Amino acid sequence: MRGRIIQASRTIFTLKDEAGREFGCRIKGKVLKGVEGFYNPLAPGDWVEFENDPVHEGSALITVLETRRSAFTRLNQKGLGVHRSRATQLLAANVDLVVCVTAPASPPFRPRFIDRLLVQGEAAGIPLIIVCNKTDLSEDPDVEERLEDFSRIGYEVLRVSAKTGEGMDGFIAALSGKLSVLAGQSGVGKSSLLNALLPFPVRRVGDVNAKYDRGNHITSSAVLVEFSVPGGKGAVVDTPGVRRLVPGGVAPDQLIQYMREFAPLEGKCSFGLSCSHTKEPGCKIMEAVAAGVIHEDRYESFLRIREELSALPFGKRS
Ligand SMILES: Nc1nc2c(ncn2[C@@H]2O[C@H](COP(=O)(O)OP(=O)(O)OP(=O)(O)O)[C@@H](O)[C@H]2O)c(=O)[nH]1
Ligand SMILES: [Mg+2]
Ligand SMILES: [Zn+2]
Repeated sequence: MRGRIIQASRTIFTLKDEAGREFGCRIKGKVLKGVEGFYNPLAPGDWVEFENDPVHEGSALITVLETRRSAFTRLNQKGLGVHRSRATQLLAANVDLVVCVTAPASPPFRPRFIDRLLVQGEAAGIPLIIVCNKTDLSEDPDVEERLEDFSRIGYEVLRVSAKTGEGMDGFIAALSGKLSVLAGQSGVGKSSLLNALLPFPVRRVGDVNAKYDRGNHITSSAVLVEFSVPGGKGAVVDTPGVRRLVPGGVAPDQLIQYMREFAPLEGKCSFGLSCSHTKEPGCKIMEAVAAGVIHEDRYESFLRIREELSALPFGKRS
C-alpha cells in the first residue's frame, strides 16, 4: 500500500493512504533505504509504501521510501557538533514551491531573513515566491522598495492579508496543483494563511508578543494539509517559524550561485574565482552594488551569510 507522510518526528510518523485514511506508523526494521544524510529520516511530503503493523492494530509499518523529487532542509544547530548529517533537518520532501512568508510590520519586516530563505530554496533547486502578508497593517515605502527589488531580480511577490482576504485569489492560484512549503519568521502569519484556505481552521495561530514584537513560536512541528477551494487545490506544509536561519548544506564559495543577481558575475572579477568581493580592484560584484544592479541589503546579506557559513564546522566542504 502507498501513502504520504503528513507529520513526522524522528521515530513516529502520520501517513495518509490513497483513500484518505490516516495512520500512525513507524519504520519497519532498523533501516529504511534512502533516508541517509538527514537528522530525521522522513518528513511531510514523503511518499512511502507500508504494510499493516501486526502487533499494533490500526498502525502501519513503512517498508519503502520512494525517491524524493526535492528536499527542503534547514540547518539544525544542535547537530553541528555531532556529525554533518545530524546538522541537516529535513523539513519537507517533494516540494514544488517554497513560499517565503513575510510581513511589513508586527513582527518588523526583515528582508535579510527573506534573503536567507531564498538561498535555502535556491540551494535545494526548488522554485520560490515571496508572500508579504498583513498588508492591512502598513504601507511602508521602505518595505515596498525592498519588495520591488525582489521582483526586479526575478521573484514573484504577492501582497496579501489573511485577515481581510486581500490578494488571496492570487495566493491560491500560485499554490494550486502543487505541494508548497510555508516558511518564514515566527508571527508573520503562515498558519493564518493556511487556515484561510480551509473550510475551518486546523492550525493554531498565535499572538505577536507585545514586548518583543515578534512571534511566540506557535507552530511546533511541520504538518502537511490538503486544501480544495473554488480557485484550486493543492497541499501545503506549514512549518514552525524560526528566529535565526543559517542556510544549511551550502559551502561558503557556492553561496554566490544561490543569489540570483550575483550568480552571472561569478568568476568575472579581475581576480577571478579568488576575489573575495570586499576590496579587490575590478570586482564585478562591488561594481554591481555601486551601479544598483545588486541591492546594498543583498550585498550585506551575502557577506554575513558567507561569514556564518565559513564559521560552521562543516561549512568548508560541500
Ligand atoms: N493584522 C493582521 N494580522 C494577521 C494576519 N495574518 C495573521 N495575523 C496575526 O498574526 C499573528 C501570528 O499569526 P500566525 O499565523 O500564528 O503566525 P505564524 O507565522 O504561523 O507563526 P509561528 O507558527 O510562530 O511560526 C496572529 O495573531 C494572527 O492573527 C493579517 O493578514 N493581518
Ligand atoms: Mg504557525
Ligand atoms: Zn569580486
